[in-house]
Amino acid sequence: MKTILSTTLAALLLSTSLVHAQTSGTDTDGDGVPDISEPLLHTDPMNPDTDGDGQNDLADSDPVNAPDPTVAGGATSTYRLGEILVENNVDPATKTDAPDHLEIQVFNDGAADLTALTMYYTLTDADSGAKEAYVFRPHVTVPAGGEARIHVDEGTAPGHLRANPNSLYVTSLAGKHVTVSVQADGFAAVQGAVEKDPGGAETAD
Ligand SMILES: [Ca+2]
Ligand SMILES: [Ca+2]
Ligand SMILES: [Ca+2]
Ligand SMILES: [Ca+2]
Repeated sequence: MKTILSTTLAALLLSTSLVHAQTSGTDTDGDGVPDISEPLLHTDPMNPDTDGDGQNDLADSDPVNAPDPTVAGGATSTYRLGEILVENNVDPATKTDAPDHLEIQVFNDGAADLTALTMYYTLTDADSGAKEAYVFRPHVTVPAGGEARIHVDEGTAPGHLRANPNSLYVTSLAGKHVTVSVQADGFAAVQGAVEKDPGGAETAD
């Protein structure tokens, strides 16, 4: 009886410690930073290169700050930014409030569809002065004479980019200064900025 009990106990302890090791060492995105450590770095456990600068979160000395890859030079832009929203978003299908997120409207005044966009945006916390900067290459087409919207949220539809769940946008309730730069290959970048009121990322307005 005693042998059976201690065998069972040993098996239980072993399985418990294995589960613990597995949990604490889980690295879902394979960047070398365990899931439980990603929030400490303000990085995304589901994205190996949170700021999109090409260096993975472990190697990146500043994993939520990317240099600006967009440039002012190049041919005069045939596109422009429309609305830049950081709150008061509306679901276009239901016309009801959508959770606060960064949403950028791009108008294409040119004669050719625009693809291969590069988007760079920064967030500066009004209280702490902390800054984050991200690069995305959204797979959207802005049709000639038309418009498209780029969303940084949790959506998976075309035009929706993954938001970092450990970003200042989510973790700080302070106001934010947000800048946006969008560039199509071969053209000058276009820029805009917007202020987000204090209150953090709300689930609905
Ligand atoms: Ca990771
Ligand atoms: Ca990561
Ligand atoms: Ca990076
Ligand atoms: Ca970086």
